[in-house]
Amino acid sequence: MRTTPILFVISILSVPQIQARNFNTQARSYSIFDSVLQSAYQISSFVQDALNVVLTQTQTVSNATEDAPEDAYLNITQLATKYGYPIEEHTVTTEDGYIINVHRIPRGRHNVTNNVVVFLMHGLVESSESWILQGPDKALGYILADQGFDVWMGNARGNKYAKKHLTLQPNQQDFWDFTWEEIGIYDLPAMIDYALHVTNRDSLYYVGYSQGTTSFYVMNSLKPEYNKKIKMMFALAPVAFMANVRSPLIKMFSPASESLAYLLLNYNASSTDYLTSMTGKFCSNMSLTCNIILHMIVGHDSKHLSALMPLLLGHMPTSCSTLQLVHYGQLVQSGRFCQFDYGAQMNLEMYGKDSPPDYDLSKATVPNVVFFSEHDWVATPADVKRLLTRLPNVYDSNFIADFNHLDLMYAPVANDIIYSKIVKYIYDFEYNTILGVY
Ligand SMILES: *[C@@H]1O[C@H](CO)[C@@H](O)[C@H](O)[C@H]1NC(C)=O
Ligand SMILES: *[C@@H]1O[C@H](CO)[C@@H](O)[C@H](O)[C@H]1NC(C)=O
Ligand SMILES: *[C@@H]1O[C@H](CO)[C@@H](O)[C@H](O)[C@H]1NC(C)=O
Ligand SMILES: *[C@@H]1O[C@H](CO)[C@@H](O)[C@H](O)[C@H]1NC(C)=O
Ligand SMILES: CC(=O)N[C@H]1CO[C@H](CO)[C@@H](O)[C@@H]1O
Repeated sequence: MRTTPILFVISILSVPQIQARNFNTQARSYSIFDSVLQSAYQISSFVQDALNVVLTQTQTVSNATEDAPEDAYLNITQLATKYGYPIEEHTVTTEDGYIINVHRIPRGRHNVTNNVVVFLMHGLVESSESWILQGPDKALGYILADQGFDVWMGNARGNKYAKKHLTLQPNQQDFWDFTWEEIGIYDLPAMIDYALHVTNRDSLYYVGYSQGTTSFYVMNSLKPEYNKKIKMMFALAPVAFMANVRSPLIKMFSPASESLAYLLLNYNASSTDYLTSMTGKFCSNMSLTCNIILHMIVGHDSKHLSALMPLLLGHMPTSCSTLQLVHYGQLVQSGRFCQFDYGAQMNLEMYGKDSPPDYDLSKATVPNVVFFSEHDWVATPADVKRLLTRLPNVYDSNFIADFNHLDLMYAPVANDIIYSKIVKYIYDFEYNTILGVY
């Protein structure tokens, strides 16, 4: 059992058929042998981290091997319908041709409605489903709908609800030639404009989790005209600066690690479908292993989550582009929040200078309410504090002791600690404008 995560890593390392992102990769002509030597130290420390996680996890998650509940096998429409919520599926096409399904819960169980529109954006390898998995009275999507808010749940290109394109097929490499920057400059604007159009509003509330915050800040800085379409941004575990990331799997994608995974995937677009199907295989009979892997990614304090794990693993990971991981890996190394690093020569062509430009957070003028937590290995407290000093309009920030990265989304107690607060912020902001900045 203890060696399985290592096998998993090796299988990531041996991904076949990856191709170049449309530019010259000559600058990085490593001999694989040299890189193995260079990376020996980092790999061994990665293995150590992994083993530590395995050892600390084996006890606490041992109950997760129980059979997965029915909800693990239901999709978003089936889930919402089962629990008595109306759900609509809408289709949005981005400027660059991706066709994305967006899900809407227009009202909740109590049939009250007001005119507040809330847009929710999931994290890496997740989908719109993430917002309702915990069920009524626990999941943010349902809680907001029961308040009478009009809830829209976006999807990022490449995930299970956004795997179509006007001209490309997911089996073509070009389909996967994007990072979370494209999600920020194409997917979010298309979905937000669509939701505003359908609801006939000028602006909405945005809740982002993890990558759903990264791509939001990209949108704010590269398309600042979208600031005025957002009343308030709720950032759950925001990821922008990453110098202090502790998650071994994310670090593995950092150029600083010089690991084989980075070298093999470097600059090459492909889907993480192999990873998803592999996880599926493992998880059908080995949910303990999956638990361990997830906790290696997100931080190892799992006391809030063990009961929910079989359900979560039925819904994630869904697919993304490997370049999303590589771009995050670059942020870990550089400690900056900046555009994709193509290597000095290509950067000159793309950006007119040899290093990638920073995203200009001073343009992100939307009022931000930030939630971050003590045991988060991805959005670490140190990195979030740095983000807080850069955001020009921090409305409030909330530090949560004892939570890890996933707990903000999935801990049963998140309703008391986070979601009921979001509802209150919206009421204050919406109906008592003296508190607002506009
Ligand atoms: C595992 O399940 C058993 C019985 O259902 C329970 O007594 C025990 O406390 C659980 N352990 C953990 C760590 O949740
Ligand atoms: C969910 O599954 C049902 C039954 O297979 C299908 O009819 C429906 O279109 C699916 N919904 C989504 C959003 O994929
Ligand atoms: C809720 O609203 C719908 C549509 O307006 C209506 O058909 C339904 O009867 C209402 N249900 C309750 C419990 O009021
Ligand atoms: C899981 O294990 C059981 C018994 O060990 C086996 O019958 C079943 O086929 C396995 N399922 C999968 C999906 O491998
Ligand atoms: C770094 C790396 O592995 N680059 C590869 C990307 O894919 C092309 C094939 O299209 C290879 O030639 C590169 O070596």
